[in-house]
Amino acid sequence: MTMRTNNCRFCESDIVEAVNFGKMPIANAFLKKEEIKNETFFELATCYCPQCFLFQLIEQPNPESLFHENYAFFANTSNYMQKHFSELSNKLIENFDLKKNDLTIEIGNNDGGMVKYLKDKGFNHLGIDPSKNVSDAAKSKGVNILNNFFNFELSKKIKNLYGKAKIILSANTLAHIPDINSVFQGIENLLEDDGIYITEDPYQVDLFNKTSYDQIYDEHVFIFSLNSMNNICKKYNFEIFDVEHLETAGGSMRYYICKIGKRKISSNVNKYFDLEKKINFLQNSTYIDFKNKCEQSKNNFVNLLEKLSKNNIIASYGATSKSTTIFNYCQIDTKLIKYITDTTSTKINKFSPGMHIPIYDYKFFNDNLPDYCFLGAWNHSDEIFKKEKNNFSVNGKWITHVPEARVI
Ligand code: DWN
Repeated sequence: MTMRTNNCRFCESDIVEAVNFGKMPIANAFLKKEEIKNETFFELATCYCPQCFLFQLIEQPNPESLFHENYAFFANTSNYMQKHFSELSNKLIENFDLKKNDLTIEIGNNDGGMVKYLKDKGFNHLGIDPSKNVSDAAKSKGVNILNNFFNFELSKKIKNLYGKAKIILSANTLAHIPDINSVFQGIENLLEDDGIYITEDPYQVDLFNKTSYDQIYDEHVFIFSLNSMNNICKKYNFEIFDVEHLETAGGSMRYYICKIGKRKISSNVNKYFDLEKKINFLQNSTYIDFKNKCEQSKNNFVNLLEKLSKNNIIASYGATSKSTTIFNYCQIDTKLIKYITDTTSTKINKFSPGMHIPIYDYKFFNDNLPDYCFLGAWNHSDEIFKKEKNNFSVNGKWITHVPEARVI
């Protein structure tokens, strides 16, 4: 089941279609052989709202088909992301004078998230995630968990059980929830008067500048800009008092949000409004240009792989959601990429969605080093290069598709 819309999911205005990537499987539905015949597809097409700027998907599979008891992605697989969340927990304690009894809620904390680090330091916290297996993993680390979808209804129950929150965080989560109005109603309901909501998600400016179209897949129903986030906040009497550009997820923005008038607005906010004026997210030509760049990226990438695969074995590093978009949009199968390697047990010995490239564990990769390796997890390239310094990098060559297809 999918949900299609002809109107903006936030403000209900008529939308304008942007890039269409065609038929797409569920990005994180890595398949056992016997599951291939029942695989489901939807149309991965994007649009923008000329009223509120929100860049979004036209069609999205039901959230229950994306987030469930067998969710494939465990955030813990990246050391970099662990460091990122540990540092964020310290920042919240230091910069916002967080006290041990203050409640911090993380929406979509996966297998631990930032609240895991607050828990380690003895702080009051609550993690919420709809996928049971990752929630169980967080619970096994001692994190207080509610295994559910966050929305306004759930916020009422949370308020009754735990009271209001001083800080609410969502990292790579807000972009995943189609009923954004219900999320903001829930946050409005749960946040203390002087509380803050922090959200970090892939940033539309990076998506367009890097042509990193692989950030577009079923889970990412929205890709935010400062402009669209600001319009959402205004409706709920919130304002963005600071922003921080991050390298995570291939280029993200962290938005610091409070009730209007509660905090001094940082000059960073205007800096990014100025930057976004130059891009003009309300001009149709911006989206036509992005569409052309996606097509060019696809052609260049396929040409490069076809040339290299004549005499070489090419593998892919990281069975990511992002590479589901790339491989299906570019129609890349085992003729070009022989296998994918990944360290996550929920993905190993399965097949990639749509193009059915086999996924092998790291030992297989180590024992069968390819000639070339595509960085499916290009957002983790620093961590991967460090790990492979004395291994794959000695004999093989890396391939990337961002910002353009090339051998590194
Ligand atoms: O928003 C989302 C982001 C944050 O995470 C979700 N919608 C789903 C997921 O997206 P993704 O699958 O594109 O995420 P990553 O973090 O790029 O996935 C990295 C993959 O690579 C994981 O499966 C783990 C794997 N990996 C590996 O095999 N060896 C990663 C590293 C760093 C490694 O050394």
